[in-house]
Order: sequence, then structure tokens, then C-alpha cells
Amino acid sequence: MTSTDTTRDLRIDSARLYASLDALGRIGAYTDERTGLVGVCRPSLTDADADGRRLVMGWMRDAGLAITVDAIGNVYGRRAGRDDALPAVMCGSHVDSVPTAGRFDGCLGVLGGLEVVRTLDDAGLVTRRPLVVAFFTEEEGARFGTDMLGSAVATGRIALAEAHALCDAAGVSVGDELRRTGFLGDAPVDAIRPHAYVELHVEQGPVLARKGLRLGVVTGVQGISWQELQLQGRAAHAGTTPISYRADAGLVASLVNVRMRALCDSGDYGHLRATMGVIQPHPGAVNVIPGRVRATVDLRNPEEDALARAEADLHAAVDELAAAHGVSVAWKRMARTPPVPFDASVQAVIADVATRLLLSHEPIIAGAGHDAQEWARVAKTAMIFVPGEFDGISHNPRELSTEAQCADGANTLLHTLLALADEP
Ligand code: HGY
Ligand code: MN
Ligand code: MN
Repeated sequence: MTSTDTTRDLRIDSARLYASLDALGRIGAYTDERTGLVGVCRPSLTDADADGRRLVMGWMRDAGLAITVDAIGNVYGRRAGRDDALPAVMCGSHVDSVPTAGRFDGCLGVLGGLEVVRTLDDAGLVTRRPLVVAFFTEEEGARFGTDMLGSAVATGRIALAEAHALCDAAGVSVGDELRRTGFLGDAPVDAIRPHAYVELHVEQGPVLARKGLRLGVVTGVQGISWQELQLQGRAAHAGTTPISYRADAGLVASLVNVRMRALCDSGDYGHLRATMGVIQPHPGAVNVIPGRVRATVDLRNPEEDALARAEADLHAAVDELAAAHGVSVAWKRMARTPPVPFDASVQAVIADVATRLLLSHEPIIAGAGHDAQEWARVAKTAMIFVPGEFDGISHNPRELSTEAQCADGANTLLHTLLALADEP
């Protein structure tokens, strides 16, 4: 059953989708004291994440999906196809969030897939291939330090034992949290090898909105480099210690941050983006020169060689800055993924659907990491982006895509899945 006359005019129920996003967004909700905005804080495998997972799994059951949970806590909801022995077409994303999230990052891809299932149920339609709607563990990496963790384990990039052993800042491991929350599933992590994977996601940036486009056909994901930087100086009295006697780790961290921006502004590394998201001085007292600093370095680049050069040149610069101030340096690799291109044929299906739905669209590269970049290793994969308001701001409670924008994405997902599920 392709997107033929029987399905051509099929559309999702946008009010139902938006209500689901709203209901899930109330789990882990908090009010930002500065702006009064309501954000979402559901770091992976916290109680809030577990509550969000169970809410979505209840909806999956209500929609008749057969649920499996694997040994890294990935959750798959399966809808039988007419030729049920064929590999499924999968969609999904993540429901864990950064600590200052909005309601759409990841959730639109999961609940958009669920809305597709609900729409097909309402219409009494069964696709040729089975469909799977999934959500994956620790996509954000904000708690355990490695992004797209669940998808990376499911597709063989990270070993299960290595993933289970990862710990958060409090020393709590992924394995322990999976057990504590009840999400240490018994399905093997490589149980699913889909025919194709399509992920609907908010763009999380300003490009589509500024061009007045309704959709993005995502061509791939840029390279990501996450490192932890430990700077070790010497704690000392802020008042009695002459400037020339200091080994100020806090000063070096600031100098490194400024140098990171200089690398971006230099133009020598293409479209390099650099962020020092964590800067933790110790002891963190007003009258003590920081003896040490734990910082994180997030580098992004669409070109692998420019990313690698930026990593190498930053390491050299940090050594120089630290040595000049009597501070020692230790690096720890957190995550590293190269740029990943998406499948051209799936992109073509998405573009064709968008054209038929009269939705303006253009190719766009993903600035953020996504589960799709892992699934691209084992299945033909692409993504659909929808724009957001306020320059598409994300990882911020102000994140907002309208009901109409979400509907554009979910309708495109619906017809893309129908086309792929009908493939021989
Ligand atoms: O960091 C990222 O790009 C994604 O939000 N995990
Ligand atoms: Mn996301
Ligand atoms: Mn995110």
C-alpha cells in the first residue's frame, strides 16, 4: 500500500499529537525562575525519565504495539505488517532531555511516530512491512557523558558492558540505573535491523525559519568531539598570594575558552563550533584561587579533517597556556563521532512526500547529534526537520514548534513511512 488514493489524503490528528507532547512535557517539568518559562528536566534514567518512558509505553500499548525493551533500555513498539516476516520500517528518537529542555527535542520524533500508528489504526490500514516506533537511552549524553548511547550500543559502535559501566557525576552507573528504574530489558541489543529508519526532529536552529521553509530534508549529521579537560593548579589565598606566585586553574580555563572561540573565528577550521558547557572550579570559594577546574570541550564540524585539526591545535594551545601558568593538563575522551551522511534514496522519498504535501523544503545538515546517525550504520536512514519559533532555540525552555509545524513533520513522516513500508 503506497501513498495511493486510499492513503493520499490521510493526515495525522495534530491536536492529538500536540496534546501528547504537552502531557509528556509535564513530566519532569520545572519553572525557570528567571523567565517563568516551564521547561523540562528529564536526564536519562532518572525517575522523571522513567515516568516519561512509562507514559509513552502506556500509549504504545493502547495503540496495540508489541513492546520490547533491550539490555540498554531502548524501547521498541512494533505494529505487525501484512508481510510480517519482512524487516520493519522504524521511526523514533529519544525522550530523555538535557536539564533545561523544551517539550519537543526528541519527543516529537517518538510521539510523531505514535501518531502515525494511531492514524493508521483509525483508518484501519495495515502496511506491507511491520512498523516500529522506538525511543533510545541517553541520546543527550548530558548525564553519563556519551551521547546517542542506546543507539550506539544497538548498532554496535559501543559495547554493552562499556555502556553499563559509564557513571554520572555522582558515580552512579548506567547499569545500576537501568536496574533501579526497571529498564534493564531482556531483549538482545542487536534484535532490530530495520529495512529503513526515519527520524522526525525539531531543527533546533534558525535556518528553516529564516528561509521561511516548512521542512528540512536532512542530508547528514556533523562531526562531534566531546572531551573532559582537567586543569590542576594550586589552591591559595586570594588576598595574600601575589600574582606571580599563582597557578590559577580558573584563569587557564578562561584562556582556553577564549582560545576555542578564536579557533572558530579564525576561519581556518571551516564551520567549527566550540562550546565549554561545563566549567567547575574547585573549591569554588570566593577567596580561594581555584586549585583545579573540570571543564568540557564540545567541538562540532561538518568536515572530519577540520575537526581533527581543531582537536590537535586546541590540545597544543592548552599545553602552552597551562605551562605559562604552572598548571597541568589531563584530557579524557567522552564521545567522538565523524560526520555521517544520510541515505540519498530515503531523502528522495521525504522530498517527494513534502512536494506532494505542498510543504516547502530544502536539504539541511544536522547541527545536533541524533540517534539517526547511529542507525545509519545498519539501515538506510534519513531525518525530517521542522522549524521552531524564536530562531529555533533548543536546549532551552523557550523551545517551541507550533501545532502546525509539528503536523507538517508528522504528516511527512506518515507518508514517508507508508512509502518505505510498501517497498519489496
Ligand atoms: O548534543 C547533541 O547534539 C544532542 O542534543 N545530543
Ligand atoms: Mn534530540
Ligand atoms: Mn538535544
